[in-house]
Amino acid sequence: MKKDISIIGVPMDLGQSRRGVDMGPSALRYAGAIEKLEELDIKVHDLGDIPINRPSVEQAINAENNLKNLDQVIEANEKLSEMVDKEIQTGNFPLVFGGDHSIAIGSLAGISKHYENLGVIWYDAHGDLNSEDTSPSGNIHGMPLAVSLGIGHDRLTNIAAYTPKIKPENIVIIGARSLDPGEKGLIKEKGIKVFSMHEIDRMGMPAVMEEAIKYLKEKTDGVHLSLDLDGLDPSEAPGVGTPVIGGLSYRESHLAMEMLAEAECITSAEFVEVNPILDEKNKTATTAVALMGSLFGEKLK
Ligand code: HAR
Ligand code: MN
Ligand code: MN
Ligand code: MN
Repeated sequence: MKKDISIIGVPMDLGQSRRGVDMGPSALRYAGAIEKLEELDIKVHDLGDIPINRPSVEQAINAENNLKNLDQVIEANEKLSEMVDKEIQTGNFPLVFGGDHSIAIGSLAGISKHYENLGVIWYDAHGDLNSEDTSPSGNIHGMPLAVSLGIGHDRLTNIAAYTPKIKPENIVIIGARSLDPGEKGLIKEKGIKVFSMHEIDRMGMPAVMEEAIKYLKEKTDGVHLSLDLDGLDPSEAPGVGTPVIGGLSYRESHLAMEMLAEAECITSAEFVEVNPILDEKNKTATTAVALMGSLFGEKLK
């Protein structure tokens, strides 16, 4: 029996600077996410969207540190962490719809409480391993993986009142092709496993996924999939705020999801950075929904 899925929408665009990604949860629902999962005989509970408070004009003017909208990002992630925590306690599979990638902070905060060794697959063009000291932008969506490792501003690392959420050796980054100097340093220092586009080109996606799954299965008691749609090539997923050319294809991504389904290792997931304002006819959300289908066991025959 498959677990019930609880969908939690996080209409958050404050972790970065391009408006519109707050409509991601609507775009994913409109693209048929719930119908797709129900077709697979999964019971779906759509819990709706978390309310997001926008900064006042005064707060926006007074923002000084290299952490844009810090208060609002913290508030949303605390709420998300509580909701995700509760859904896992109920026995359901949490499926979070972003929103920008800063919401991974709250997802991981709620999920990792339930695991000794949570694994994480970070499917992304970026490492999201910056802190306020290394970030070139001050955008918190470039920081969630570092924050979850306990690196960054105290108020972010202590969301849900514990830190760190994850261990460096339990992370696999797939699809990276835009890493800042501070992120490269951290990857080396912590020995984080990264399959950049270089390795994917050389090894091919089947071997990459096989190795990633084996690496995580040996030492983790659950695996969270954090799928940033900008991991895909912008020709196939144009509706993202920070596109980087030379990304993963639709087919490679499909295969990756199918292999994860086959390995039965994913215990929670989020799909983030879908921005329908920048999209072409909801193509990116539609792609995300197709990937969800594969992840949750859709078969061609
Ligand atoms: N590395 C850059 C920064 O920190 C860009 C980060 C873009 N992040 C996302 N999430 N879209 O992966 O500002
Ligand atoms: Mn990201
Ligand atoms: Mn834990
Ligand atoms: Mn990204």
